[in-house]
Amino acid sequence: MIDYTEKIPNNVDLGRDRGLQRALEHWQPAYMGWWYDMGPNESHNYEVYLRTAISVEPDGWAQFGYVKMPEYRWGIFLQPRDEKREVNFGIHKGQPAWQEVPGEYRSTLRRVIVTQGDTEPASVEQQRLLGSSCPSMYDLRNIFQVNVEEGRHLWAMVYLLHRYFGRDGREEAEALLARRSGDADNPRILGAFNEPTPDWLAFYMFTFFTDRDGKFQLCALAESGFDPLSRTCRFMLTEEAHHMFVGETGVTRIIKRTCEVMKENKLEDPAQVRALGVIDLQTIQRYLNFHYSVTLDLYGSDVSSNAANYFTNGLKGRFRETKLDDDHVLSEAEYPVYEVIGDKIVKKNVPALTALNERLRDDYIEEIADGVGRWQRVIDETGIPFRLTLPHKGFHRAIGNFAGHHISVNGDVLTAEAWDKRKHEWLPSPADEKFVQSLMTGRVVEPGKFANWIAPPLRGINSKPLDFEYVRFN
Ligand code: BYC
Repeated sequence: MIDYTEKIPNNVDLGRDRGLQRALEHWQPAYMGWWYDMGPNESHNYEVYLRTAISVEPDGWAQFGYVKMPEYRWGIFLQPRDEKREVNFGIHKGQPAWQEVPGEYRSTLRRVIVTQGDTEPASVEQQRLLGSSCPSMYDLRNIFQVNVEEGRHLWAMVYLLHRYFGRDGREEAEALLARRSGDADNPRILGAFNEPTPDWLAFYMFTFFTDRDGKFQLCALAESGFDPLSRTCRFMLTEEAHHMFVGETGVTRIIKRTCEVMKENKLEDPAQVRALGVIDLQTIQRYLNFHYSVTLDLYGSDVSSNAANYFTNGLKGRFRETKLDDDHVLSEAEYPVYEVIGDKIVKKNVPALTALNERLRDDYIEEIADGVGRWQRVIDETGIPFRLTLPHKGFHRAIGNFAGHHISVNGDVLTAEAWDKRKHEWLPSPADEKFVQSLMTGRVVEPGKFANWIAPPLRGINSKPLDFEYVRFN
């Protein structure tokens, strides 16, 4: 029997909602079973210096202390309700925001919530083996923090399914624990969440690129007319920020270390750089190309009637919807998308309503470009003449107008043969992956020590020193 107020910190009055308690009582052991099977391997007895959200107040959502991860208090938090909130876009614009699911949108809303929920356990599964090759205790603690918070995000979506979708919701909540990342028979829903995350460079790239898709999708869902979804996503966004920080600083530290070694040894040739046990900038660029392109696919088709319906019906808005200065209905507006015609990429204007996936993708690209610019500055400061670039939007795409075409990083339309010949100039080759894997032998866990291929961070977690014991192995 679960003690709800103690074990599941929440601000949804769980203690008084018998129906919800029964549903969670049933689901919780299955979740724990999933965590033991698919959560970080060999970690169950570790005590990890984690932050736990215990309320949505500024001082309550970041309580730090040692926790055994299976005992983490996965809570349910929604941003407090604004009684005056309205539906802010689409055909219901101006109506009071919905506190219950409108009958006609039930299955659509459920699908969006399930798609969002499915990504959370997927990422934990993808990262499950990385603890055994961590570059430091600080990094080990960070990946565990990301993992428990993805677990909490799953709880957030399961709360919505249990509370608002009755038996269908309960069945979907169970299915969220049954799919497996990369499983041939029962895979996760979205492409990027079935890709392996085999090494720490991939992990940092994933948390920089793919967790940022999380941010943009959560921002769009935070605009939803279905108020409980909006409020749930608003709180999730506070946690997402840390995940992107882990990714951005992780890649920054790898770049920094590589550049230091290149400078010290006056070397630029990638093979010689590798021989010194750091990751050459060319390989970092190829990883970047891979993670960027698979994440762009997560926004869906460039022209999408699903996206138009989500918007028109008030279920999913645009990035910063209420800050945008237009009619919020998009009955007349147009938006540019790109198509491949023959061997050319051609711009075409389509009704803005149908191009909402593309628009969100463009908002995302803008923010990504800033982040890559910050990585570039780390290289520039050392004077090494190397430029990190974002590939063309159509490069290596499997969803939308570019799917089925072979687009180079510069946006040239290639034949299948030309693509095959050159693809490993742009994407990690088996040899690249093998090299990066060769650096991931064993874990570095002496407090304050860092693997050779990564620079230490600027500061520790919660003002603790870098040699703080972030994980106790027992
Ligand atoms: N892979 O009109 P279309 C995160 C499907 S990340 C496979 O193009 P739509 C996180 C699509 O489902 C954020 N299938 O797309 C990050 C549809 O299938 P059905 C996750 C794909 O519906 C790191 C068909 O293609 N949240 O939180 O407008 C760590 C045609 O659909 C893909 C969300 O995504 C793909 N890449 O938009 C942890 C928000 N793309 O229905 C967590 C919720 C499309 O014909 N999801 N398809 O069988 C959505 O809003 C929408 O489902 C999508 C797709 C934006 C994903």
